[in-house]
Amino acid sequence: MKKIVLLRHGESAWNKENRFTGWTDVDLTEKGVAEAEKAGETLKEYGFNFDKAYTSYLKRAVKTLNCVLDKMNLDWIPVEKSWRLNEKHYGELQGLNKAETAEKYGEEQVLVWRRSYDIAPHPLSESDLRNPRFDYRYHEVPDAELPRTESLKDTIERIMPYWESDIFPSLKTAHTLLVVAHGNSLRGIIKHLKNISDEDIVKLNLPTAVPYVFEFDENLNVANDYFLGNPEEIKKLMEAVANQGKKK
Ligand code: DG2
Repeated sequence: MKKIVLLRHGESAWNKENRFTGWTDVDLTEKGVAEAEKAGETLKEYGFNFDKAYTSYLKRAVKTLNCVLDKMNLDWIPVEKSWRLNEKHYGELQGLNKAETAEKYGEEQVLVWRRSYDIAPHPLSESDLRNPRFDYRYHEVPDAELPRTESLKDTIERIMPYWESDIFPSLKTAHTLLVVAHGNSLRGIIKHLKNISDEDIVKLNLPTAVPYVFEFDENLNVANDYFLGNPEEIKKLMEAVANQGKKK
């Protein structure tokens, strides 16, 4: 069966500090590197062999992918990076501590900003130096397409053109693909693949560096999906991600 494996990057410096990250280009922590290496070892143990890999323009995802491929002796495979796989842009929230934000604005509001389908945080101003228009890596992206904030809906709308034109069609010739990205950009892809409703997607929380496998039938419809790892442990990791938006 053809497969696509989705993988959120390992723990980043701002995951550790519990800060909204979005398009901020923070590095992996030591734990994050170890998590990425473990994901590579697990994928190797299960006999995965990727034809091609995709990742974002953000180093926490790129470095996770490199660690995984290194552990699998697959450093040689083609890798494509796209800004369209970047994390949801968290607007003005980027850099703020999630628990402190819950103290200030309430847990309900933080849940809306983190998990609602179509409500975006306040946008960055045009002059804010964090505005992606000032970042050379996006110089080929038309300004109108560069976000200042995003809801999950906006994130899905910018991922899908790339998913439909590049990633998914390559399954016609490839057997197994790897996509290393972010909590919310992957939630968007999972919503699309599993046809999850706008209401139910609120409950999905992705742990760092746990491979999520999608299997496709001969018509390239999803036949099966499962995480690699101990279900009890994965459940706890998902709860911990959900709790990051609670007061201390
Ligand atoms: C996190 C996700 O993105 O945060 O932007 O803060 O996956 O790149 O670490 P990632 C961020 P939540 O939506 O879970 O708060």
